Amino acid sequence: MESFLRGCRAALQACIRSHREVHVVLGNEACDLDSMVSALALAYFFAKLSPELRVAFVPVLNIPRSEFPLRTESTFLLKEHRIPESSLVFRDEIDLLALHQAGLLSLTLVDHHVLPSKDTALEEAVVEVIDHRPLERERGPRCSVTSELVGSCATLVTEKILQSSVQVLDRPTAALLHGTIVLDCVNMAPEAGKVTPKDVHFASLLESKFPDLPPRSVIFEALQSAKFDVSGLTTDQMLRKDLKAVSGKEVVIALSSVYVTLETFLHRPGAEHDLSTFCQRRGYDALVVMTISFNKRNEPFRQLAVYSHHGTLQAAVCQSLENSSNPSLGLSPLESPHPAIHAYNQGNTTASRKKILPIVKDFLRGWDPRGTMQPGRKTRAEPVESSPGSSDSCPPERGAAGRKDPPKSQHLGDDLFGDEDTHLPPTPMNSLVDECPLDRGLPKLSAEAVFEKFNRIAMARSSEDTPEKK
Ligand SMILES: [Mn+2]
Repeated sequence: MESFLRGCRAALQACIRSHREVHVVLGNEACDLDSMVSALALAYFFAKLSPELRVAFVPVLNIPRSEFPLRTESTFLLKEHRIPESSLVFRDEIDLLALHQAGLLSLTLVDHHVLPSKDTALEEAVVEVIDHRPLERERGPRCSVTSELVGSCATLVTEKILQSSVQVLDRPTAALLHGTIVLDCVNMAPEAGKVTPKDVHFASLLESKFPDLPPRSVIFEALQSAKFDVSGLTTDQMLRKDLKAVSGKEVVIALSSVYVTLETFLHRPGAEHDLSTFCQRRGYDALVVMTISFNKRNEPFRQLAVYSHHGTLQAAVCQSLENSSNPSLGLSPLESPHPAIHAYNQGNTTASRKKILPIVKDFLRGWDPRGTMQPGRKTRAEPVESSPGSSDSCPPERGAAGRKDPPKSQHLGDDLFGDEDTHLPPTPMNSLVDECPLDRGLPKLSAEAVFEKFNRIAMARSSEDTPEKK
């Protein structure tokens, strides 16, 4: 795998120079672990199947390279298997349209099957689709389609590779596929509602072929904590990882979920300057930082910070959050190391961003830049942005199983249970991309929601199972 990836770029250049076919394997725009690994493994498999150098098989990660550090579970798994990031090809490093216009492009889509609108020109180049969501689009006879509702697209890629008469699977590839299946299927826990018998079958098959693969629970916990490990990120990257912005008539307010305590966050060197730069660069008039962390008893702990360089706007945002009664956030002021940042402990730990977003939207509807509030005025406040691969494109969980009988004693957020946004889909809609036609009306689970769900499962398990821990 590693030498294949190292050779990709050169093979691509050689093909372009000599006007030969380039076969790109492209994951979705969320570029989650499933999309990345499915693209890498499938391109590697294709290359092994056709050893002659006529065609270059190139896995392409469907984000700009600069976004990749935010995919902390992906960077972690690559590092584990000593695959250098420099050997990967990102979307901003290859001109697919130019290749297509030159008649050189064949495209295989993995972990999605409908190109976003800005890529519709590439449709004619699609020769194969492997996806694990219900098919929304008919393909012509020229296109080979594999579509099966399993927990992870990596399961379908594993199946394809293992069913081939040519045995090409090496250990790094097997480990990437195995880790991805285990993560997507929430450690193969049926109560999470993602795993299917096929996922279990192929995870087991990989384990029997490579007996030294780490145990599922070990790789799951490692990947899960890597996903929320923001310690290696810059403040800017932390804020971008799980970001949503809403715009009113005059102002734009960003809400960012951050997975450390507010104290840790605000004491990062240059925090205030970084917040200011973040807002200025991205055109945000105010920023609400929502932190979620867990205490020693595994209970969620939420805090809020409000930043704006417009003092009146900041005060007004604070006031609307403090005064909110639907729901009440239970805010108590917290001493902030920066005068320009207002900080709070949030007593209401169930009020996730899904609950706070409407408060901010309501505020925007009534906000008049001249300083007078006109509540209820009908200007539209709409989401204008969300970070790819995090909030909106995180894997939504599967329907009934995820919703069934949440433990009532645990006062976690309700992102997954009973919120209007969580009419959970009947199928494993993993790694939704923004422009997927299925996106409309389907739940959009934030990384925060997945985090909370994971903790809920972990807590339910630890209360059922033997309590001792390693
Ligand atoms: Mn997927």
